[in-house]
Amino acid sequence: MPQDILFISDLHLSLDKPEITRRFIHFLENRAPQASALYILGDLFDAWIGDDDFTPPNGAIRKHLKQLTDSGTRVYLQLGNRDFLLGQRFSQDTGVVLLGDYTVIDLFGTPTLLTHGDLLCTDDIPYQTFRTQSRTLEWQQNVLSKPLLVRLLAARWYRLRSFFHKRKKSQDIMDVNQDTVIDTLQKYGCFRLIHGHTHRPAIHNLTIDGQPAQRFVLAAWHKQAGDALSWNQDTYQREVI
Ligand SMILES: [Mn+2]
Repeated sequence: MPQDILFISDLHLSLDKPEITRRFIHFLENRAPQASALYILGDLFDAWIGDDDFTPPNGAIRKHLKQLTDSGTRVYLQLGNRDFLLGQRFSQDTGVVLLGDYTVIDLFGTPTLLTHGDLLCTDDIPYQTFRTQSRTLEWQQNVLSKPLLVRLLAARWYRLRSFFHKRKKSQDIMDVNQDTVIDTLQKYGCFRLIHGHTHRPAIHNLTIDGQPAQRFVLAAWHKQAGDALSWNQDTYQREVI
């Protein structure tokens, strides 16, 4: 079987949703080993409060990712808006390679831009302000220096608050800004973009500098059954997990 490349995002793994953890472990054991590479484009975890947190399901996920990378499938991970505190220790424990917010890969001969997707939602100004602030070393050191129990409680509170907050925001500002998409593709010299975050799986056709371009939006696992985008030399397809 020719080896393919898989893309997934927005699993939002958490203790509250054990069926998604089970499905992901099944995917890591049965589907992912057939691929040469697996790209996880952010929000693998619904919350990440530091690499020293081994509360379930983090330990099991680490173990299965490590088994996969040991078996020869390369695994790459971008950080999402929920798990951006994930760091080098997690990477060392699992063999997973952390990627930058924007990464261009050569996908069977076509330069392809990968990103979580939150940076493209430029209409949500309060979020972008928080994002900038929370990516500073000072902010992160301040959070990570708190005792684990304090961080666990704060994460619970933050998730609850974000749940109510999100319901008030309009659907439009939660989606990507089209101008930002085009500017970003032009900046990176790509005509293909793969991202997640918006939980609106689709394949959008657009035109950049008179050339056709495509934007692939990955599905969230907590809404749908969970799916992966797979590519090989000839074609791509969505696979239900
Ligand atoms: Mn997200």
